[in-house]
Amino acid sequence: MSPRWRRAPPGANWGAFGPDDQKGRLNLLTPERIRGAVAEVREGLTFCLSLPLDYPGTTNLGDNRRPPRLSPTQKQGRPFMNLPVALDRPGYIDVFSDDEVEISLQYSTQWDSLAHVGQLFDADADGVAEIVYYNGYRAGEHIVGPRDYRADDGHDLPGPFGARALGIEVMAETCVQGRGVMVDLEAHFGRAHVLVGYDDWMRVLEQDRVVIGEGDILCIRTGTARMIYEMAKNPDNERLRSSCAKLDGRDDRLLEWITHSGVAAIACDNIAVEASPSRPCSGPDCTLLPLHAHCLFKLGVPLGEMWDLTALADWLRAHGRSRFLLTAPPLRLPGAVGSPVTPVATV
Ligand code: UVW
Repeated sequence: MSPRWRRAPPGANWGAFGPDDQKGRLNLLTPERIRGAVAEVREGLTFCLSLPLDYPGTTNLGDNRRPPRLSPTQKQGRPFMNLPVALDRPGYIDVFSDDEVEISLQYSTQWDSLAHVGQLFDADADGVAEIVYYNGYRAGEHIVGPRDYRADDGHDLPGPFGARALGIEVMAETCVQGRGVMVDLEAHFGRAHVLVGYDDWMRVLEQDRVVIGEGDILCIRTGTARMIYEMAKNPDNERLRSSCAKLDGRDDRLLEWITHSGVAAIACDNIAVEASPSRPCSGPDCTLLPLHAHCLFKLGVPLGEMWDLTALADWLRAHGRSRFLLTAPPLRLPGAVGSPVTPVATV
């Protein structure tokens, strides 16, 4: 029980890491587990798991997320790019450049924080559903936006906006370092559009002898990042969403597996980790993205998307390995709900 909620959603672990917890399963990245992760380093080889942040390119995957726009900062009315210091301080030979970026934080390789997906849920048991997030943090009070969609009075609220709890900086402060474990779906399914449920998932783990333990960061290669590169910054949304294996978020047994596996976080090389759109759902409590709801809202498991796992997964497969040291902090940007990330794997 917590001051913020009287009822937790079915299958949620709210309160398991304390009444005010905001880190979710990242609490499982303990010193002992990090020592175990470091012990996976045998070659000293590193892999950059980020796409260039101007990939996938265009706004074809969703017009709310735009590619980064870079520009020089301005100094005393001058563009601060190739700026000779001598213009102001004659005699000096230095030349300075300095820039800024307007960026949709979830455009490319990214983390979703626990503030990314909430739900209409009656957490205070008063008979009326409110918008809540992991561990009962609330819209309006903790996750603050310009509009109160529940009041629907057409009035915008004053800022500042953003996540006052569960924001991406909470994730960054954990450093997000631990043992990564790769599951290579592309090796089993190629580019076939397969919804991977519990049975297929367990078969892949067994055939590849992949063992996933509590506190591991699960990485899933589907082949989508390779396709994104091939599309050369003009991505075909339809083709990306209808190619390659994807987790079937509607498979309750797969969601149960996530619960019991104890994974600290899940990262994938595709757009949404799970199939998006998901299979149709009927009934009173449908979620559009059921794996997002299960991980971000119920369990506190952050999700990584569009990670470039290609070279790492190829190397691991060629060397009969699946484990590595993973270091993947997001930006420590207070209040943001998502973040670009440059994850580093060391084998
Ligand atoms: C949504 O678009 C809601 O989520 P994501 O980018 O995590 O798939």
